[in-house]
Amino acid sequence: MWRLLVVCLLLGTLEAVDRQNFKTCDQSSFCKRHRAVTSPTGYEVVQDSIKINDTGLHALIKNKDTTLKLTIVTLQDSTVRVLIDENEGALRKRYQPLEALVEREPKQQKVKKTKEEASVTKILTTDGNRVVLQHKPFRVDFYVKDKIVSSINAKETLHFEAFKKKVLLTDREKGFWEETWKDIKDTKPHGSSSVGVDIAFVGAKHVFGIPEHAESYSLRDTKAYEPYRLYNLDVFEYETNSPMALYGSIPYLVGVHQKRSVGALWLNAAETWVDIDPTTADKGGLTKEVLDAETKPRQVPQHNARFYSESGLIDVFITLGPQPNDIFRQLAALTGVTPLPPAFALGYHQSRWNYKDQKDVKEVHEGFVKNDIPLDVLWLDIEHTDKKAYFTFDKDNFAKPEEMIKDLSEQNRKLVTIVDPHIKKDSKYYIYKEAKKLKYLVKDAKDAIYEGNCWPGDSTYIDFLNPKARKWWSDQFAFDKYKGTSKDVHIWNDMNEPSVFNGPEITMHKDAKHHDGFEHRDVHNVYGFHQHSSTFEGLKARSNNEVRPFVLSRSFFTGSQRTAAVWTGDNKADWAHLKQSIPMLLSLSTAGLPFVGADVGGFFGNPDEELLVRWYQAGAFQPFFRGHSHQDTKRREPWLFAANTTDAIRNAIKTRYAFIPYWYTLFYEHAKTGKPVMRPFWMEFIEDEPSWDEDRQWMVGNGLLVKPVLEEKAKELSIYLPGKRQVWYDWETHKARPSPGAVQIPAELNTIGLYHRGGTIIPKLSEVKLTTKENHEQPITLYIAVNQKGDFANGTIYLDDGESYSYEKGDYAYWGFTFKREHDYLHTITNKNLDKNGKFDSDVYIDKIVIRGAKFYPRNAHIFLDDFSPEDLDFEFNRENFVMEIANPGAFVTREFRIDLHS
Ligand code: NBV
Repeated sequence: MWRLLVVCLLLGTLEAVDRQNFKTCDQSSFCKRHRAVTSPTGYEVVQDSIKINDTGLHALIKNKDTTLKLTIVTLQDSTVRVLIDENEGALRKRYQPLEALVEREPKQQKVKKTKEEASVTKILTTDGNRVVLQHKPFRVDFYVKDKIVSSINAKETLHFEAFKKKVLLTDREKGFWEETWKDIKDTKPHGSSSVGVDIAFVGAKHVFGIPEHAESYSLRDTKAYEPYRLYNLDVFEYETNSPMALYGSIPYLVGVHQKRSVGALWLNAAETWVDIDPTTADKGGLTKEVLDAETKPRQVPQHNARFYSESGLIDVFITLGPQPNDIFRQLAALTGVTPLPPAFALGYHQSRWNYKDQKDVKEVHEGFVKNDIPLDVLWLDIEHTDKKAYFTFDKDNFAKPEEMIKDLSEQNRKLVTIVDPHIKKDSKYYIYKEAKKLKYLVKDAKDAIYEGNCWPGDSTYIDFLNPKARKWWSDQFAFDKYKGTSKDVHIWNDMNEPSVFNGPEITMHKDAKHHDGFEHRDVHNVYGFHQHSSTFEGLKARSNNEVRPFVLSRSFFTGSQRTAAVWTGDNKADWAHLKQSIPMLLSLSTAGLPFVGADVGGFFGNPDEELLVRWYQAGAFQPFFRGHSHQDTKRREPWLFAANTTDAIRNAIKTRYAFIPYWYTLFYEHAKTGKPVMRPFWMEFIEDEPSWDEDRQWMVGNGLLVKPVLEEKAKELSIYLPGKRQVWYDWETHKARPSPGAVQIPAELNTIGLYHRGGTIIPKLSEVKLTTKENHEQPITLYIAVNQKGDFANGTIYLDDGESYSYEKGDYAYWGFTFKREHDYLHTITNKNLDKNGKFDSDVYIDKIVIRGAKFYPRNAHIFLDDFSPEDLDFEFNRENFVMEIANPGAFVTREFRIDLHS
């Protein structure tokens, strides 16, 4: 019966999300209790309890019912950690998802000075920030250069449910000791242990982050609405513009301000809800502290966020910026970066649920060759397995996986197979047998093996919270275990929220038990993180740490970026979902997860040809670029449409490939700086406030602005050019435009709004071949966009072998290009090795240079490859649009040159 229901539900008979399957805040007892806290909860610092140490302080705080332990620690690089836990003698240990951090103990920093006064204790940090603990009422304020930027508990909503003995029967109705949802009971044997507090972002015009929601990029006021929910869930046909929980959770919020942006990481893996309250400083309760000389407090914008988590600790990291680059670096220091991906992963991925058999796979990837469309990876969904037993191949349809994979490898392509975390309960299935024997399976509330229903029918679930189980899981990817696979097979972890068809809200029961005595409620949001992290470790280990793995995960948490790319799950083939993908990807990028994409074309339903083309055009400029669709949809390989549709798709994919040298460089730079590759405008144009919440356009790196056509039957595309006193160049026509400003261009079938930012240089392939491997040594065209003053532009390029870890030993090249006006009659283009540790000597050369905005009249151009013998160069100059093109300069990317342009 259950199975039938599940199948009906999943096979697409419904048109939209069934909200009834998922809780509202009101239906979640702890959320309701926290939201109901409207008057001060009365916490104050216990007199004489403050103990100051080298890096911060400890104190006790209490209200009439509860005493808590407060720790404030200053960390390196303008970061402060505030921890609130139960006092000694707590009945149970609370879970902390410390594996999400790069280091379980982030590096502390000695405080510069502390000052204890009667009503406040002040800490002056080495970085020049100030943390002020106010004693009564309890509050922690954060100052950057004497301006208050954030505050914890300014609204006095701190509410902390300490573990207690099961005596208070009156609490029963409130769901404190048990809770039932759609006939499924959560037995809550330990009662409720929820925590919550408010965090103010003073001066912040917008707050961004806390993915994953299908929402606008700038988070909205939730007062009269539902709070944003962070609870990893398998939501079928999700709605757009909704605060409902989706597949992953990153409890990180950033408040953006011209001069003082601030981030807050709420390190808690339990179900969490976040209320957002945009206000102004006078109403925000911090009037006195807002000492802004130029502005009256009432005009100072403020956002209050309230976080409520079902269990765990209050463990908040405040990153004090103050500039966007600082924020990204500080978050990266805590939760890490995406290591350089293998180059193929930046190419185009073709997926479908399902490619039927080996013949199908062959026809599809050969179809790409026949139709002259680049492709790097072919994907196999669940049907490729032997009856949903992962790590196996179906004996009939995929009888010879080695052959299939070899065939792909020979054409420089890869295969990705799906490996979900639910394990078929079948005593003949080796994975199940071993996991059971080793006791690596999650248990239920009664200590029996937890069973749920998923694709294979009766299923069990690996306990990824157990480090030994994780190691064992990693080992399963060894070539002699995962039979038939090779180094060209990479992995997709789906359904890892985890999805349990007959569980509450289609996930695991909260009273299920994990390693070390923790309940599922404590660890829920970090479950998928552990699956994809151990998958990644397994792929690395199977090649003796030689080949860079690629792992795609549906579920994620903060820190997931270190081992996975993610996509936005089961979207729909409609215009609303195409639009929605942009703020979703920007929000993930803002929260530190850069390798992100959405199913191109939409997962459910059949896109018409126009929508499909527009989706390819958007996807071509998003970090992870994969076409994927539901098994009930019509086949969508790009050549199955009218010729002009196929041409437009080919065009979009080829354009993607041409920009791969730039993407690859951006990923390298991300790993150094934490900056995302797909960027929101505020990150590049903090001076242009109206552009901060833009969610139809984005930047790829600092040089390329993208605005795809997102409207059906659009005749025109209007593009906003952000920044102040900048110049932008239309990528195709080179036409220059000042900013801030807007332009309208005709929206033809092949139109993608692309603008090149003055002052930047972008390397692009002059011609593309059909895989990243074949493009690896292809010549480059250097696009130079001269800045507004006409005197400067620069850019970078990163090169290595594209697949191994030898770049960690110096086999890489990181070079810069500079265009400069030396004086009235001379402009130069030079390159320079930016990192002398990089020893990679590549044969990649520049076969063309395009200078946009060349406001001089070149008489001659020559190149110096050494100091003595300049060679003349051929060039063309277009006086109408100020474009200079130099053909075949004979320059290598990684060998020094100087080009002189005389006017
Ligand atoms: O494995 C089948 C699908 C997959 O194609 C999709 O990308 C995932 O998000 N999977 C979900 C399970 C079922 C979806 C209805």
